[in-house]
Amino acid sequence: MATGMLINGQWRKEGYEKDTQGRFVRNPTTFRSWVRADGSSGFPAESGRYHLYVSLACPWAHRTLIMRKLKGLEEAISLSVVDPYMGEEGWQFSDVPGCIPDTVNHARYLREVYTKADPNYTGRVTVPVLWDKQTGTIVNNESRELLRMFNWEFDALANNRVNFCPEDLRNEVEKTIDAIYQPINNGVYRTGFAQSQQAYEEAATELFNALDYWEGVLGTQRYLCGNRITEADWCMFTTLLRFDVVYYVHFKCNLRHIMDYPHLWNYLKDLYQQPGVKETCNLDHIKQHYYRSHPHINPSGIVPKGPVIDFEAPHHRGQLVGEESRVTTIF
Ligand SMILES: N[C@@H](CCC(=O)N[C@@H](CS)C(=O)NCC(=O)O)C(=O)O
Repeated sequence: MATGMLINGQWRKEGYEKDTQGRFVRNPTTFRSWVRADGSSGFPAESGRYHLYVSLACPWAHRTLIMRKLKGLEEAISLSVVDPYMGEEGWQFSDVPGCIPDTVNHARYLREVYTKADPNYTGRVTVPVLWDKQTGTIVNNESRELLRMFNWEFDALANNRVNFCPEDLRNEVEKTIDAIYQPINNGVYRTGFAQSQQAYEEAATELFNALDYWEGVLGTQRYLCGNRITEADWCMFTTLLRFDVVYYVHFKCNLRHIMDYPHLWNYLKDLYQQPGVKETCNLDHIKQHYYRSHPHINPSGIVPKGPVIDFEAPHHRGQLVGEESRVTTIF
């Protein structure tokens, strides 16, 4: 299986983790410090101090890229974009269109950034990564936490003071991000990386049950937590964007397309069409990454031509604008 991980700072060619039943198991990320607006964590929010490493293919990294863009943090937080192909050496930098080399650490492989932060690092080399130029370390590599930091802690540096986690919705946002994580965001991976029929069935069933549930919710309100776009929507968006393009075929998530769900499909277009979002979406990197980087799933590495999808078609979600926040419980 292509790809690898660092063990005590040494690069090893390893497969993905699985349990004894063939279920895909995602390891927790390990750099979990916080940038704080008041500097209390030792990592104060300062313009020009932090650098974000992403892949345009990765749904987790894509969330952080959207937040950086919509908050207007592009001048405050600099950016590198890795090559979409993740081979035996892991993520690497290149001059493929859409990529941005590592102007901070001048790394060829992303794993060098990890070993610079911790020479004995053991774990996967994942994106997104937030790097602190001042102390020369990784602050955090967990997308959900980076979203919150960009939204809250970097707010004073933001050119756009929009708030994707308002106080009155905070619990609802947390609950929703929790509720969609396992069955949907991680669910597509659990389905695609399952190594037994049973593990596949389990993950695929959970995934489509959850999509059915949110289809119902989105029939009565515009966004996951009511009438305002929150962090939870960006967490959902990056998975839905990739669904019909990649997951349906490559990860065998083929009970239904997102386009078969009228509300989810319109919701996806609604989010795609929010100003600034489409510029963060690179379907070419997305397809190149998945179809070429998992030879155990797609041994030929052939990238399909389709599907043809018009994310800019009308979404008709505006008519739900006046809806009040949802009050029902999740699951
Ligand atoms: N929990 C992490 C997951 C990040 C993640 O798994 N990223 C994938 C790309 S989609 C990655 O870099 N994988 C490389 C690997 O596992 O070797 C987050 O949300 O930030």
